[in-house]
Amino acid sequence: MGKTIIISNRLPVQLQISNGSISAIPSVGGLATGMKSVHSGSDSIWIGWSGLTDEDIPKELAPQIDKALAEHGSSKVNLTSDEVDGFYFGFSNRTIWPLFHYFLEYSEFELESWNVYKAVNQKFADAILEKAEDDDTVWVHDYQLMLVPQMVREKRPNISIGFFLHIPFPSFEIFRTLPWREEVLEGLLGADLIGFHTYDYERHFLSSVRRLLGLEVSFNDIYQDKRIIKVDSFPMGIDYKKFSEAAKEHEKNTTEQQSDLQQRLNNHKRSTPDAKLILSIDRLDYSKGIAKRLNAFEYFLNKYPQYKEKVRLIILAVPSRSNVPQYQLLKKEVDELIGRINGDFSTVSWTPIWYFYRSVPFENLIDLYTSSDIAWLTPLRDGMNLVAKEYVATRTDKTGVLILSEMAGSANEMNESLLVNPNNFEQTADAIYEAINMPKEEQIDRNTELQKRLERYNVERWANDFMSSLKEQKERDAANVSKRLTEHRLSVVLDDFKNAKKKMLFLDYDGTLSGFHADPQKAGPDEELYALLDALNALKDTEVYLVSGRDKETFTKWFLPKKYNMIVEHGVWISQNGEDFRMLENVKNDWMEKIRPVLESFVDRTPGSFIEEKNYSLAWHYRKTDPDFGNLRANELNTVLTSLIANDDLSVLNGNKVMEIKSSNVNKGRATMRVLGEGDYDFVLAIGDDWTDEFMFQELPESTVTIKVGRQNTHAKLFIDDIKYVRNVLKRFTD
Ligand code: GDG
Repeated sequence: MGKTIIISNRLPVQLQISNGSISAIPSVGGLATGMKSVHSGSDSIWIGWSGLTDEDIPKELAPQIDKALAEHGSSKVNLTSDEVDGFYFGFSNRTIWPLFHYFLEYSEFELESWNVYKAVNQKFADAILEKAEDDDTVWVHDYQLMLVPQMVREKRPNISIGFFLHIPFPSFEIFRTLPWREEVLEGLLGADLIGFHTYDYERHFLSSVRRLLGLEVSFNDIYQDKRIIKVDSFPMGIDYKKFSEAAKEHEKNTTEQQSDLQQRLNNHKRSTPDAKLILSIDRLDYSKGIAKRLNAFEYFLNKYPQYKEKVRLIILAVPSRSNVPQYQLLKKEVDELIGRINGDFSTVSWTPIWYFYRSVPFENLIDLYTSSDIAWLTPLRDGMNLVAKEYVATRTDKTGVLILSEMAGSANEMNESLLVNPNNFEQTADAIYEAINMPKEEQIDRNTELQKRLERYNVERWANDFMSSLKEQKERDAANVSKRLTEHRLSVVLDDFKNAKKKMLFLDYDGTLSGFHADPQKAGPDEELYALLDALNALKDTEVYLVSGRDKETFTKWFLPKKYNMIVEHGVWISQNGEDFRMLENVKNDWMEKIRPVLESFVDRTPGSFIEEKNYSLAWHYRKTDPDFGNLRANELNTVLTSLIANDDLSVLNGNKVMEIKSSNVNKGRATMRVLGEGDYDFVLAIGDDWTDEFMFQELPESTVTIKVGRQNTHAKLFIDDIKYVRNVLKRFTD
């Protein structure tokens, strides 16, 4: 088994240079803890930026730094301060962060910083490539490194790569505004598994992939050329034990052992025993909605004046990205708001807001969590929000109320909290009122459920789930690859072909010999295809049939002069050796009068879709429609048709972006079997790309070489990755 390479913008260790010597101190963040089980022993390495720029590191200390990092299983990517400016403070934090948190107006689209982002992502990818071998597993973290998966894939096509996004993935309508949206998606698609915190982010991502790259998505699998990429949600948990045990230890502290902060909190509680402490903790970031929260607090004090002097709001705002202008403005806004509210509402014995603008040690974090009656966490948009989970984990007696924003990823799993829309002050003020007055038993009931879930799905479980899903994906890929038409397998097939006496080739047309066009009439054969079919038809002891769902008029025009054998309309008509088409199956078309108006109503309501009318079938094409909408309408049409045709001998074929209604006794399997019955063939090959070809794959004799174009589920024995290769493979039969 290979090693694991974890890669994130920052390393899980902090470097400190003092008096010419270096120390590396492990960070205590959630990610570092969660990855412990993944990042342990000598078979794992963590690559990232150390936090010090090239300019910060004295040259003579560089070897010492590498050594200190290596002791923690870490290896650094060197960045200059210009690179940090363009990549981190620039593209990551001025473009992607605001955009992905729906702050469109804050997103800056600067070509310069995009270029630096690309170059730095390449640096990270190179750092992986330097250390990676084919059987290694790479786990890339977060929005700073979205191009890395593809950059690694390019050089190491077989390596297993996972990517996890810690922030939201926005809806298509937002994401589409990014000038480099396709590049970002393609960068991510280098991974085998892409993880998000919630199903909503997952579906937004899939929708962008479908709409912007036009790739086929089935459930949570993306089909891209030779690869299937899995997308899934893994809600990140916390180190539950660490927080609950810290809280238990905290309870045991004697007064002397208590921190200054804890003693101040105790004094407050003693002086006003019935007053409630409300806690708000976030990085000072506009996505966290701190200013809105302050406004809502003012609204609450005005709506419920009886709580003046009875509540105190503790705001801990942790400094963050203070060289980005929006963060500086936000700091000013928050400072001013707090000043104004405290100025307006304070009394001699009461200041409504206690404000800390700093990061506090872990011990103080526990002081705050355990001393607060209410945690009020209402980000405007937040990938997950771990603070909410940590607060609940520290409630050893299970009391305490969590007021949480619906817009935080954690809201999906924390239904027992009071969920609010942070923009709705009325609702928020009422939630604070409800929290203050919530009976103890109810608090305990709610927290009991929350704690059970948080303890079970902790951060270690999250990391392990992601890794096992990545492993499964790799195994699935390997199983799939076992059916790929490799050079070796092709040579076996070609040998059998050459040794056979009487041979038959059944070739589907659209999606197999010819690519898809929005307008099916434009997907006619090119010169290269004619030359290939001529060569195949000239082969000795070999019969070739084009087997298609197309109408006979189109194929008459394209292929009859060439005298190719053809089966069209899924098997209604046959033409052999240049003779006119004759009916292979006796079918009726009087049902069309009933079905056509139904399809027409769908065309009217589904822009871009259209009807193709054949002699014995009707097809509704939706390739040109919006992909999500098209699928939705197709499902709807399927339901309508199923009840409508219940008593007729008709069936609905769901092809590739087309639904076709035709007689039940007509299909490509039945038709090819009839033709096959006319001779004694000892080599049969059938190749096709969609659902309608599955009839051939299922019904033709077991010995048939059945080949599917693409990787979707199939009854075929072999698959070819892409239409591009079909012609090359067929050419080999003519050598
Ligand atoms: C991103 C996404 C997603 C905070 N202040 C102090 C302190 N903290 C710790 C908390 C918590 C962490 O920082 C904050 O985590 P969040 O999840 O709340 O927020 P982001 O930093 O924005 O993280 C977020 C997360 O990634 C994980 O995927 O949940 O949505 O934005 O662990 O305890 N720790 C200490 N002192 C502080 O003053 N010691």
